[in-house]
Amino acid sequence: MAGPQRTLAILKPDAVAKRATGQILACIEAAGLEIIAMKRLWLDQQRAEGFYAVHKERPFFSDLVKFMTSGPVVVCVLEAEGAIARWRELMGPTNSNEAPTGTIRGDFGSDIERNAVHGSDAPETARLEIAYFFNASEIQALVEALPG
Ligand code: FUP
Repeated sequence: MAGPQRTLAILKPDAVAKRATGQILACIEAAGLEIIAMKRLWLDQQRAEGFYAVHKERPFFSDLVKFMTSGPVVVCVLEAEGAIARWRELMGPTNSNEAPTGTIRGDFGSDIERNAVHGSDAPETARLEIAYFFNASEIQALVEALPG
């Protein structure tokens, strides 16, 4: 066993604006992904540009930053065995128009930009993305919280 893995989830401004926060968090919990840290915040341009810095040369970058700063988001740390792949499978493909029913992007997103959620794509990006939003003291692993 590799042991539990962590990933960053973002509920994007389209999902929060349509009041789908509760439904998406329920999907996450039903899938066995533990929410071990969470906060709601409104990204400013600098913070959104920093988060998506790997895409800064892409043609969609400025529209993506505009969208990500258009309203509040909810950022979460998820923990489980294989959390990165499991969360990406639950999210569905990037383009909501191609995402099947039963995936979060299929059920709650609209298109390739307004696709409801983000998930880290690899262990190293997960580590960097979690640290972008959370201090160690803001994350409590589930095992520490359970009564037994
Ligand atoms: P994903 O890992 O599925 O979130 O997808 P990418 O890392 O390829 O893209 C990051 C974000 O850029 C997507 F969530 C949405 C946005 N994007 C666009 O807006 N237009 C595109 O053509 C591609 C991606």
